[in-house]
Amino acid sequence: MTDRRGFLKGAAGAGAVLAAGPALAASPDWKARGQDVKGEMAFAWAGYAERCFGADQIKPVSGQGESFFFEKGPSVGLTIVEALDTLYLMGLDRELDQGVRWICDHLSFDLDRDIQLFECNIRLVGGLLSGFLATKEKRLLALAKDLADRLLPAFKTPTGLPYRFVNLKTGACRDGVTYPAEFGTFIAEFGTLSQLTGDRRYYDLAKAAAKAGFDRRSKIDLVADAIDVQTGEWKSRRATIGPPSDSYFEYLWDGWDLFGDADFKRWYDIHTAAILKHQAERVDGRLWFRQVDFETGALLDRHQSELASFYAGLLAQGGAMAEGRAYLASWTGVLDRYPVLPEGFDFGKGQPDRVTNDLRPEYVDSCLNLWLLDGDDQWRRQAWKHYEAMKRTSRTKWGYAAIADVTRSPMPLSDNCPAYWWSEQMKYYWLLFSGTDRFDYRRNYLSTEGNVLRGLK
Ligand code: DMJ
Repeated sequence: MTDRRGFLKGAAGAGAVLAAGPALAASPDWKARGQDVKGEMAFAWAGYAERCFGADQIKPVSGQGESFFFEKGPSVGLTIVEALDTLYLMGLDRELDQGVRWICDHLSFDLDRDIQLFECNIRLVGGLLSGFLATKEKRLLALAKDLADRLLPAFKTPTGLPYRFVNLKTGACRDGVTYPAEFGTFIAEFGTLSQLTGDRRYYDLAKAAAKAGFDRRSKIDLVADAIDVQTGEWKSRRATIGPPSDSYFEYLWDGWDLFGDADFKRWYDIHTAAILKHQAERVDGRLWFRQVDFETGALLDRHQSELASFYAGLLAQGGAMAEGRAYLASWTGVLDRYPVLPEGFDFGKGQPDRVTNDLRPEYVDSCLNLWLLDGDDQWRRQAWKHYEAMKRTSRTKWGYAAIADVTRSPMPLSDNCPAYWWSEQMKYYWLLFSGTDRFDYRRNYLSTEGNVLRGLK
């Protein structure tokens, strides 16, 4: 996400704007809606704390805990780490204290287990860093550094592209074919760690990995979506803005936004121009982004992952406001047809091609980014609609659950609550509706996992 310079420029601060600006007037309705979100966060936290405190994720239908990173456990308290700054922003201070105490007393990464770098970085390193920034509890920073240090062996490759998995105890690495999101989503967390510790290594490794991908772009300035970390050879021809490439583009912008590093901005601009030229397509007046051959630009398919809806906010942050608005409108069109968004949509056929709903945050992420940039109330209204639909369809005994099929009525639940739910959409709704004074609405940064690395007050 970005430094919200746009419509807030010149204002004394978000509080002043919220009180004075007509488009942003924090009517009692919005505040009440914010309180509703906070109430749901407290409800879900109570379920998690009662049933499986310390587990990576709760299974909200059965009330059991489950591990996320390792097939047969152990858990590393992922839900707690992901929730920290959301709890802080909401003023759920008792719950925050409970979470920080669990981390200080129980969390250790001295485990003989292989961990996936990308997920580990955006969720755990990022969550601990934003938790530290919120609470100033030094143990959180120490754990973030300890964990990042355990990931460093994976970056020792001839290309600078990291392996996908590393053993936390031995440093042994595996899985040498990786993806843009997995090699290019480090700069926010590693750069913040460099700033907080004074050790440049993290920043340099993260930047080198992103550069290694960018330098291998095709003549038409696109990257494919799989690459060998030893040879730097592409292992696919498919260019996409969705997974497994999505947050590579996001972190190019973020390297500029968060650290003012002009290389990242240049890389972002070059890729964005190419994507708009070769992948953008209008169907029935709606803007979508197709998959193409990364060297020729030839059409491959018209699948659109829900995860790609984050790209509306990113386009707007990078200055392509009209395209950002148009792309989010395309997703709003899908949301108008189903109770909640399906995981995938074929925009050629105009039908879902993946019918689950994995409690994804990307649509609301874009609502927040657009709103922070232009203050248009329509983004808050759309986010409220998204929230109400989630509450209506996913709320269950011990929290919120994913959905197995959005095309069926009634929609069957899956016994799963992804840990990003605690870090992402609940925070985005809260920031959109509450006008909290714990957040700097003028100057802030949220990572791809929603971790606030700038702007906590
Ligand atoms: C989150 O873990 C992050 O947003 C990531 O970049 C991709 N998407 C998931 C949630 O859908």
